[in-house]
Amino acid sequence: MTDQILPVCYLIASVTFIIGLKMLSNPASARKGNLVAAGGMFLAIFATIFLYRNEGEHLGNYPWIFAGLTVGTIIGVIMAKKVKMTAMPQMVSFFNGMGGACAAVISLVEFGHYEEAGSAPMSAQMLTIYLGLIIGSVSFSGSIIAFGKLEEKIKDRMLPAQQVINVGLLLAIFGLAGYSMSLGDISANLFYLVFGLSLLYGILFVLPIGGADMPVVISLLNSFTGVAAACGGFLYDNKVMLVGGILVGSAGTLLTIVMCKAMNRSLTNVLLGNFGKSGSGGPGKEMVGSIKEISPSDAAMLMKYAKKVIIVPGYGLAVAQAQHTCHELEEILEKCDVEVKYAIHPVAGRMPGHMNVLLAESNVDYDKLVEMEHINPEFTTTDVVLVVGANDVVNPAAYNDPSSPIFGMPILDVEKAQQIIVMKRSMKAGYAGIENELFYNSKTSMLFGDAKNTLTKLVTELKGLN
Ligand code: TAP
Repeated sequence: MTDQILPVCYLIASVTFIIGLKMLSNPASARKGNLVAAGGMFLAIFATIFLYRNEGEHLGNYPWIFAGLTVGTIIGVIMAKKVKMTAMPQMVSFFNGMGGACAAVISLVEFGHYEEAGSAPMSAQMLTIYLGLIIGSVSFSGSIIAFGKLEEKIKDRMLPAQQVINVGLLLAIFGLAGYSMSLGDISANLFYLVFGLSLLYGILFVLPIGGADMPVVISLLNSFTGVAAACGGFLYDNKVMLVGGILVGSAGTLLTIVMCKAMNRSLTNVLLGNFGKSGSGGPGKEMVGSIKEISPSDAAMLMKYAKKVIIVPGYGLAVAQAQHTCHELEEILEKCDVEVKYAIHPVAGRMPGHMNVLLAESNVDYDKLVEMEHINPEFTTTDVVLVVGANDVVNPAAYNDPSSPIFGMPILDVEKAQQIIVMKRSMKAGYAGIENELFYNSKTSMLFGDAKNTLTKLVTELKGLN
């Protein structure tokens, strides 16, 4: 009877992963989606621990299993509670590295079993063992380097002829693995050599990539981990591990593609060169004209008498941790009968869903967060756009300057609004390192200062006007 319950548990768990992923695509259901998928994972783990049997034998090793689960849970809970929102990419990278390590360890352990028995596995099994080992090891060492870079402990480093070395290393890894399998016998030396080279490849692959490109790389490494876990599922003939791995692999690949598209960059461009250096042109065209400044009191007045205000949050909002003050401003404006919405660009900030997560943290209504393609037609009917620490995602060079590295990237059409107020600390460029023509537009006024301080001043001014 228990033999039939286990596959049913796996089926339920697989379905919850798919439903959970689907729910993650909307901020309103994302939290629940996470819980649904976590519930499925809980079911899959405990069903395996208590119901799995191999030739009538239970898994056993319970003290080890529960000790591992307890230590992992404690570390995970502490890290998740302590992590700052701006440090989320590091944490994702670290956890992803652990996933990759697990996949590689599965291959090491399984190879060890065959080595002990002195019998070579069938070629399909050996192929799976090698794939899990290579992909898992690359994902592990690459993610740890990505973690170090985001923590600013490791600097971008490019060896002479780095790309040639990387390609050579990759060919050597697959060549040695292929040769070892063709021997039809166990070759521990070759196996551990492939393991070491894969770890080295992960390091050399991530080391030269620009620090700010890390979210794309992490998403790619995440998909590697998924594929490595799927290899484990294949090896153990474990359906839920296979489905979970495939889902992570495909979700990571899709996210990588979406991010690259939203930044108008090819994956090769992200992996091989830094922004600006490798773009289609130079740093963009020379700016003509002058900028004009606005005071917080004039900006407050402009917004109070507007019918509709759209707030465009960007990386600066995250740096200033101004999300709560931003929400306060929104509430005060609404009390003055102003319609307020947020325009969310897919790559605003530095990680996927960065703005959604920040604004959700300050309890902004999900309905007010409007995606780029839906908010763009609304700018023509907007009285005031308030750009809070965003730059590249509102840079018209994406439309009208073919020499710009961001040419072709979809942007928020803020230029179409009646008035534009841009909040930032200086005239410095954003992530792409290029000037922004929007700041010189006759409809634009610059409101200089740290986003949190300036928003606080706006809130105070608005309260004074009521
Ligand atoms: P950015 O273009 O990076 O511009 C952010 C602006 O915020 C800067 O110009 C900066 O100007 C300002 N700022 C920084 N700290 C501030 C503070 N405390 N108060 C007020 N302003 C502050 O940001 P964006 O428009 O959000 O665009 C995101 C960029 O990152 C895109 O190029 C995107 O391709 C890239 N990217 C995104 C992702 C994901 S997944 N989201 C991943 C990798 C790369 P000052 O220094 O003058 O204040």
